[in-house]
Amino acid sequence: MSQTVADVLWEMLAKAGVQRCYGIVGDALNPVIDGLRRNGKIEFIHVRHEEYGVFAAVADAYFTGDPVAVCGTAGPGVVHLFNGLMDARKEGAAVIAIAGDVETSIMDTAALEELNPYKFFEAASLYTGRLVNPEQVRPIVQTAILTAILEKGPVVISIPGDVASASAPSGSFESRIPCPAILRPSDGDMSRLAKMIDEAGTVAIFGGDGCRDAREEVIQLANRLGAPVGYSFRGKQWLEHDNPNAVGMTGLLGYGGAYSAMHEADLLLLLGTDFPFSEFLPGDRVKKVQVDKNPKHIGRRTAVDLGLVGDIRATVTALLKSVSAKNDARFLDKHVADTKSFHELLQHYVVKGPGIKPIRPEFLAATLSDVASYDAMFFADTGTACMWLARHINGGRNRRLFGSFSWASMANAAANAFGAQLAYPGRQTIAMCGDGGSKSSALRSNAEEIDLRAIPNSALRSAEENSW
Ligand SMILES: Cc1ncc(C[n+]2csc(CCOP(=O)(O)OP(=O)(O)O)c2C)c(N)n1
Repeated sequence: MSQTVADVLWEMLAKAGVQRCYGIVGDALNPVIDGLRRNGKIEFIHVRHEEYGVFAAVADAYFTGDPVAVCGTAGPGVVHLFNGLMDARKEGAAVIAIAGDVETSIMDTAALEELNPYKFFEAASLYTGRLVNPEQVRPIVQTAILTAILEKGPVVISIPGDVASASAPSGSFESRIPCPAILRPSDGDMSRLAKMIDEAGTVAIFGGDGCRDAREEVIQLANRLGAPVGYSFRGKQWLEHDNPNAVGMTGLLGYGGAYSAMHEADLLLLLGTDFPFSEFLPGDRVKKVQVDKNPKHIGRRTAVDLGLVGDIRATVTALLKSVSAKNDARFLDKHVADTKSFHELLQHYVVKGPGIKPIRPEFLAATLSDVASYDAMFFADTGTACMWLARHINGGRNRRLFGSFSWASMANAAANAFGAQLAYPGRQTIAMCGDGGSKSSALRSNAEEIDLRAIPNSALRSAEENSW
């Protein structure tokens, strides 16, 4: 039998590094999943709700750096993918959604379960291809793969059953994936940045997820400048541990000296962060420089005096060649001392914890942090669990902290943990789930290996107290 379109789809995805596909099978997807079975290189992870599958895929893709597939049968099954794909977009996870579609002969006739994928996925998907002719298979799948991997986000391939089972065209289906380009600001902007830093009496750094591959460089820069280093929730896992200049987080979840350091510095360096709460960023008194590989982030949350487009690692490495050291440590010492006293304050319910019933979440989280393995992966549901993750879980070189940081969907943590556990079997995986999040979901899966413990407060606490 010649190859079908579905065979080519899975062959190309497997070559691109896809190892798992999460979803529910049936209807239009049957010939697609039959192709996955024939291919044999990609594991099908059956979940009870498609949204659970996508949240699992987001963590899987984010941690491994490999693309991960998800699937939904057609119409309503495909709709269930949406919330998780929005999360993938916001978290920058390469998730490739295979969306079943109605047969081509009944398209645009308001057929049962028909859904226009272009309109429906517009907000979530970086690229949506509708495969209505076998000849499209190579270019559509190739574009989807490259977009997901290089632009780091979700894409959708919509595929009707009759096209999936049709014979594929002949030719090569090799998929070449270039490595991501390295972006560095222009020499002129680099000189301006070095001059601003040299002229500033005091400098503070605030870093985000863009520092993921630049931890050592940012810490070296901070040491050279005597700069306190604050971080966003997403930046905490890269910049907090083993960093003598760490001063905690700002914002609603914040702690430590980050807020005051950022407001009292002469110059603030915003590195790889799109921290969305402008009201926690300093006003015009503080000069601000922002560096980000995504130009859309520059100046979006606060006016900046200089904006540079570049990878944090490449930019900071270049900067280290030209900036001079600052020798006055008073600014750093003050904010590090503030951070230390804040941490002592945070110990209140941890120290009293053993005597308090019901158990305090601060004590629970601090105990988890103490006893968890050196490479544990922690997940927090959107809700008060984020507070405990931010304030009481210590990161480490090999520890990972994750949540629905930028989309802030409820009920993410158990599914995230499920995906991470499949990607790293045997590694300790801890999900801190809200009781609301746990109950709200039809989203449980066959994640029997996860010991689920909800944080019970009989309330949707954070929804009552804040707007997320
Ligand atoms: C899918 C979804 N629904 C609703 C919300 C709004 N929301 C954010 S946190 C929250 C409450 C979560 O309750 P729970 O899981 O019990 O955690 P708690 O904050 O009480 O610890 C709600 C309703 C959301 N972010 N996502």
